[in-house]
Amino acid sequence: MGETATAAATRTLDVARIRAEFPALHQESHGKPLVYLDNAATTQKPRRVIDAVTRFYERDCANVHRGVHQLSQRATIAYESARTTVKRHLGAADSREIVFTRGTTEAINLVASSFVRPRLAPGDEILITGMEHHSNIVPWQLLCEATGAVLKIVPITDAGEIELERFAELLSERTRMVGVVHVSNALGTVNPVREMVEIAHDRGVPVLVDGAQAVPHGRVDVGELDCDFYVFSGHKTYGPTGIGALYGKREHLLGMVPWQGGGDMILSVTWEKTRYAEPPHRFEAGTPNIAGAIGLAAALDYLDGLGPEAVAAHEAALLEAATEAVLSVPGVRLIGAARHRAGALSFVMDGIHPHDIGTILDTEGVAIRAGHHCAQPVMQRFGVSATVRASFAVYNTHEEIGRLVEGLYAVKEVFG
Ligand code: 7TS
Repeated sequence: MGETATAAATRTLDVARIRAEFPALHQESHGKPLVYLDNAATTQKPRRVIDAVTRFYERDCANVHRGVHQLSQRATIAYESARTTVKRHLGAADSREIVFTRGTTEAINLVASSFVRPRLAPGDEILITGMEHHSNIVPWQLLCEATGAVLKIVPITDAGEIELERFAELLSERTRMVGVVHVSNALGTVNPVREMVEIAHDRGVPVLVDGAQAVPHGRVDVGELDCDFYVFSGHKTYGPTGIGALYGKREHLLGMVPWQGGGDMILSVTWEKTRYAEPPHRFEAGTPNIAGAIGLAAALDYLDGLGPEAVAAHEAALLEAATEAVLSVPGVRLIGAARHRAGALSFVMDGIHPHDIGTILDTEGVAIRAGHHCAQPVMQRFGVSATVRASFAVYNTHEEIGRLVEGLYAVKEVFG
């Protein structure tokens, strides 16, 4: 048997060894060793992920689900076994509950089109929170425009937490779907999704959880969360771009109509009647991102090998140290001070635009993101146009936090 979660969490990671796995970290930016703190946008990739993708193209490259030849069989086995890896990583019950998508955005659009849209009548409601990424806002707005449904928003507190009581109140007879971000990309808030799922299910309302910023930072178990849908992107969790996954409860997927038509999603096609494949293939029209799925599986295996609990513990220590260090710089104000945060630290500095901060930090070799982080309603809620965001990954170090803070002092020097 494997070690317990507690043992894994207390085991310290060998960060130097981890860093050695990531080729992109060992370069200079503007003549200084790169400090990469833009992991919420995308993470760097370990050698084994790059190798898995290369190996596919060098040795096994063929299309899936159609060839009788050796290469196609190998490609199909690798692709379908990647699905099993995703299933295992998310704690799903059945590989058929995993649909490969381009990423989080596509997965949410899939659920909006195939699950929610056929169930919507004018005046029905979709409930999301005030801290969603645009990808968990705009698909619902499009759906509301097309169907006459109404989008309702759960407000967030000054600390950047969901108002849970308001959430319960806003669930109505007409609510057909809840969408909630597991970990906010703009604030770092970790939401009580287990509790929210329970409240929503008590009213018979299904829940989609956006796990784009949760999967990279610790253990996610969809069985425990009991959510109806869970979505994430490979590229934010050490995997390739252009691949991600949708977890959907089997009973939901079985009842869902296709959202894109084409090859690979059918059982048979005639002029009279086309019969669709069973899920998950029903939702994977066309040649999928085979190399991406294989790379994603390598990334999730890597994360599992490190231990998601150990990764979470390392990053929690970094986030705590970074919060304290950044706040020690005069004029810095945190945006989002939730009790439970992960992954990202958002802040502003008195009188200095975040883009200027980002530009100066870049010349110091420190890569952060400055902007609205595709969460403009969050910016509006806090009365800022943008923030500076430092976001962490398993390979970041306490020395790098020192470099970030030195950079902020360099910013202060420039702006007097
Ligand atoms: N949901 C959350 C919470 C996100 O952080 C992102 C991307 C998405 C959805 C969309 O993911 P995609 O892979 O489909 O694009 N967030 C960010 C970010 O914070 N900076 O760049 C992209």
